[in-house]
Amino acid sequence: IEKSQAAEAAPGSKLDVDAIVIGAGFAGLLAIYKLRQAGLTVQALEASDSIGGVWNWNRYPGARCDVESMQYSYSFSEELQQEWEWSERYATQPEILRYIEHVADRFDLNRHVQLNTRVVSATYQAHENAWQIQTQSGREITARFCIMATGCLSAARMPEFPGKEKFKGDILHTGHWPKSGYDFSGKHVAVIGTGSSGIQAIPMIAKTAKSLTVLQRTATYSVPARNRVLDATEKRAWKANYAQLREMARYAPSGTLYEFGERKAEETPPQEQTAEFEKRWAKGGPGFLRAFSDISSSPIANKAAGDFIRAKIAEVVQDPEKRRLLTPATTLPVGSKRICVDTGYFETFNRDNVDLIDIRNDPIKGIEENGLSTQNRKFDLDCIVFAIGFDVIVGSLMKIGIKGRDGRTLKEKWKNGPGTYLGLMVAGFPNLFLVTGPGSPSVLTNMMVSIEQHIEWITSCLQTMRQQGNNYIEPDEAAESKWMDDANSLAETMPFLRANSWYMASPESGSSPRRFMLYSGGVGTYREICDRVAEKNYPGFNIC
Ligand code: N01
Repeated sequence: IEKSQAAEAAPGSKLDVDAIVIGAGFAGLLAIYKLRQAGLTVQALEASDSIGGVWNWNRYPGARCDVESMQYSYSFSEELQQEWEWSERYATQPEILRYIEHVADRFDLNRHVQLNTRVVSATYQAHENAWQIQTQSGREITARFCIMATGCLSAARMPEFPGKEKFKGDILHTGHWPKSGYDFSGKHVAVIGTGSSGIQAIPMIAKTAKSLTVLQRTATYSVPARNRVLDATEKRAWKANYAQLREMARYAPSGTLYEFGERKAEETPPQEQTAEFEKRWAKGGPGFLRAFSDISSSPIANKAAGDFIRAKIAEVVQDPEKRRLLTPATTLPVGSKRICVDTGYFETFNRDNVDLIDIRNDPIKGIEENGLSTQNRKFDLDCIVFAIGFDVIVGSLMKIGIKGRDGRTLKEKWKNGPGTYLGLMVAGFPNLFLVTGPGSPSVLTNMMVSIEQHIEWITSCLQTMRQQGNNYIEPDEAAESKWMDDANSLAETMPFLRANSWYMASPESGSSPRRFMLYSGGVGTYREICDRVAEKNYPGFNIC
């Protein structure tokens, strides 16, 4: 690290900096800002050649956030939230990236970021009570504290299909898109995967590709975005009440403000149910799932929401076979996987150049020189787009060799599924903080709200430690086990456990038994728990 770029550690310290932050996306940049404000010296290391995290990597056509732009932004600076102008209800990836770059410039954060620096290992040195970070180029940096701002959906899962190397066309991954973009004009294209990324990319690719073959494993619930330009009055109304609205969002279940339906679907006559769903469908966005208060808790209410979406798909998709394949099974609860938000997704399957293949029943056999084969069919292709998702939540942590106290790696510790206390720290890994990690509300929520809550908690914890003359913090094994057991029990009342999704650590991902990885009690409740722990001087942690 150039001395000019790295902030040096406090005088008298043998460490390079007080805190190392790994990753320079939304979380990493906020960590720099807050920790610096708290008087710590800080250095962020970023693998890419630019800042922005997922919003730097996910440049596929149609990439947008499914949280409304007025809510998907930092709240830490009143000036920032007043001066920034979002142009659309749901911001595009380029606009979000421009916002991130603006924030980094405005608050002078770039000088603390070392780009093109992939961290390969982080080792706790007991004799120094410090973390030694090693980068791919062989540099070593030591810091008292290590903040893992590595993202939950940032380790793009690479396809395991055989023959990939023989393919003469182009292979792309939505989560690792080329900066130069990609021209689909006149090309025969396949997209594998129909989650949020696939659902956004498919309508855009279909517009220019000669042909588009969508390979679907599971039909997905999706609601229309009804994206639009934000008008000045609407923005003014938000800005006039930002402080109050942000505070409400901090305590809202998913950190996003919606019109929360107070009635139960179970207690609402069918005609009124339909009218409410229609109203929300016309409005667009994930607020559809907030139509009634019991959609996540009652299988009957959940099925009513699912049936409504199934009926909408039936109205749109003309071809009976495509319609059948695109209709989510009644056994799949709505919300057990993150609901998708689309612009013209189902309509796209009415185009003549778009085909849909059911790879659940006709699985992909492999990739060849000129295309791809399923068990029953062969497709000549110029380009294959993988929209198959990420090694979620723990994936980017697992890519780094993290070795804690007693020389135990995080991979060994988490071989039966991830465990954390409060989603923030791991027993055996002192002074190492996770941001939106397993055991926290994380990807169940508006990530901006969860990121701010975590960074604020971590900063305040480090300030308290400094005031008390402490330099060591580690959670107890018992507190950690109880936290994860409680989080899993909490999820039993939700639809999550009734579906196979990436929310679960499963035997396939090395966890036995199958466990829910997140805290599903809502960001408000979670915030209160974390704040209470801080107020009581950190029970469940060993601080000295
Ligand atoms: O990934 P996914 P994603 N062979 O894992 C299929 C956020 N995000 O990148 O359902 C064939 O959800 C898989 O099938 P199945 C958001 O939190 C947000 O789309 O497992 N198919 C599924 O269809 C989101 O939830 C935004 O049966 C395979 C798809 O690929 C998260 O990122 C935009 C397969 C993967 O879906 C992840 O979304 C984009 C295989 N081997 C992303 N493996 C917005 O804000 C997987 N699939 C809008």
